[in-house]
Amino acid sequence: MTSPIRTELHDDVLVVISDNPPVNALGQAVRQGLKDAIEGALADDRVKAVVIRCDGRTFFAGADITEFGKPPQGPNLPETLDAMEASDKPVVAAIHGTALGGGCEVALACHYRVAVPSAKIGLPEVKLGLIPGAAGTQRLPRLVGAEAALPMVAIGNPIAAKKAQSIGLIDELVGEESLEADAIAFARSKIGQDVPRSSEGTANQDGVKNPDLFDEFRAKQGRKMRGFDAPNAAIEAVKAAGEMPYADGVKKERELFMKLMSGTQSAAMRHYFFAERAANKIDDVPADTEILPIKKVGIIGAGTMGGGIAMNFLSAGIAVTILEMKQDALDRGTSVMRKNYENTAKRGRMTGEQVEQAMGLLTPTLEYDDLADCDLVIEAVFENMDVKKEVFAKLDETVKQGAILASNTSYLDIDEIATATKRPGYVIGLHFFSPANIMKLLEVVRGAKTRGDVLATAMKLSKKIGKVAVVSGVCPGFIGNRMLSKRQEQANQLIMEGANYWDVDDVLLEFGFPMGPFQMGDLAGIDIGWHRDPTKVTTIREALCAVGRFGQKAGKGFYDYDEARQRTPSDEVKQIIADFAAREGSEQRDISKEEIKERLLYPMVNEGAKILDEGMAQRASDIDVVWINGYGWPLFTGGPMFWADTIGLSTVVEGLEKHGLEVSDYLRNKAEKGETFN
Ligand code: T1G
Repeated sequence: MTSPIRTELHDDVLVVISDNPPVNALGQAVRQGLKDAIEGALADDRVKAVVIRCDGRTFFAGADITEFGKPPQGPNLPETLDAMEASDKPVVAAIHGTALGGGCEVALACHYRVAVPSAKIGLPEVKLGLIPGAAGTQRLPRLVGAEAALPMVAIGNPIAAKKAQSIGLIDELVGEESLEADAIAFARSKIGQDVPRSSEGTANQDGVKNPDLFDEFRAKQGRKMRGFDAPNAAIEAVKAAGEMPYADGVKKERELFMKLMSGTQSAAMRHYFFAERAANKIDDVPADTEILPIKKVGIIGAGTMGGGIAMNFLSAGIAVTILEMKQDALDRGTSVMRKNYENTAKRGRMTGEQVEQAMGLLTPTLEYDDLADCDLVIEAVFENMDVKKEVFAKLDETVKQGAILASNTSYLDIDEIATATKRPGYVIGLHFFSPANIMKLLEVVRGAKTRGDVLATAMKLSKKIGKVAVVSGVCPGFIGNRMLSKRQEQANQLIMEGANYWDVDDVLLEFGFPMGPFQMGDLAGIDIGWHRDPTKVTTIREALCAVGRFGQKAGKGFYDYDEARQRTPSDEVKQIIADFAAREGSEQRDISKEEIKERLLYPMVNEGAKILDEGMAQRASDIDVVWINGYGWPLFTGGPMFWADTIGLSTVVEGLEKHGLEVSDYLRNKAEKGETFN
């Protein structure tokens, strides 16, 4: 088999080139080729300097993640990197695209790094529940200092080449079109000079002089790091770089790395890495299906959802025409969008110019005819089937043939909506999540007649507007809300049976969710949809509304809130629930947190199994992607279906049976066969 590594000798400079599409992952063959090329270069007297570069769209984007969890194959990367760094012949990394993880570590072991301005460089291993494993946590701080290294290793976001140059990680920015030539010239200019070695750097003395640096960083990033093991290990490794000699620091890194690699969190986060990429593929729609051009988008409704949805397209440079029935509603909607953009600019995430650019692409209108030449129209009006069908019939008359007609409904039947048109093949559900300009998840609801090119176009477009799209079939609540309703059902049942509502919330918080159902209720408002008649009490929520407990906005809901919006459980609410339960004849008992956890999460898994069985989701990992991106399911457990695989499907079945809850045939069969969802 041809090695993905080749070399080219340019007079006295040897260029080592990797050609391993799609992202030059450092798989076994690449490592072997690199080792052979470096050994060859060091032994060849004609070679005075070495340049390492990659063909294709990027420099090495890290270790080959598909090799993780399998028996390791030599050569191991650190040995090759040590031999390279030990050389007296200057070795230069020539970077384009994204030098990530092991790719960044290859660059760190080189004596010099040059990059094109569009390049990015980083150590995103923590996003896979790991830390760098080829001395990145020891070389980087010694080169750029502990303060600059900490966010790169513990948060994992790559940085731009210009920023990398400013912290000393990149030595020179070179021409976008002349990377190899400039790198060869740079390498030649270093021949005969002592080579700098990152492992001998002393920039990390900043962490030694100011050891509080690490705790301050931990405190500042606490919320983001909550529940994740890898970020703390990353901080420990960078700290070790200041406290230990290089070789001991590398040993420490290896210990921390191996512990994480064998843990459940990294397995879960690696599962998610591939799950997110798989979600974008539609099994029965060929990858080369024609993508329809989307240059102009129409939005019906300028309310919270309509405005948020419009911003996604405006921010991606796509023109939007937004329609409302009344001028004041239109003015209100567009001014909220401008305010949201201006707030983003105030936080430094956009420039004033970008705000004007985005708003400049927006055309408000009261006329349906202004939507006639749209390529896609998304309806975000009141959730009522008759209203939806009226809108779609109007769109069908007005908008050009070949345009996609989409509904943002969160549970209504897309096939039913499509019957209001003569083009059901062009009807699709695009279910955004509030706030639509922030939330990453997009449920793409495939109708029975939705065409392959319409689906493929929706998936491609979702990437362009920065969404993570998942295909769902037509069923009540699609994937996410359908499973959520099972959890909500149990949450309400549990407090009727005596569970403390704050225990229910705490169980989900301790599991890693950002908040529990009753906190969520208080945030959204207990009185949403309330009939405003305090004498009519048929649910616990109505009982709370009857006494003015409308939620955070009222300073009290399920919880009492102080000025800082800190929540405190309320004895009054505990009593209201007990009285309501007694009135409904529901006996109350003490309920353990373990029972609460099982009854909240297992029915969701069971509903996920039914969704798979009915073909409403293409694959189990799609369900994981929905819950992680749309409902705050903790990433470090991999999502509901992967988590169920981790604890064992038979455990879920036993738990459901223990609590007298439904077990679907699909789940039971898989459990009996010892199978997993993923
Ligand atoms: N290993 C294996 N496959 C990979 C891969 C990798 N590192 N990176 C990408 N792919 C596949 C991906 O699954 C997809 O496949 C295709 O390439 C295109 O990717 C020792 C331990 C580079 C920014 O975490 O962030 O090094 O779906 O769709 O949007 O310390 O991929 O087409 O079949 O994402 O242009 C650290 C992971 C590894 C970087 C490109 N590295 N990759 O994004 O394309 S751990 C990372 C990315 C490590 C060392 C440690 C992105 C990208 P398919 P894509 P993209």
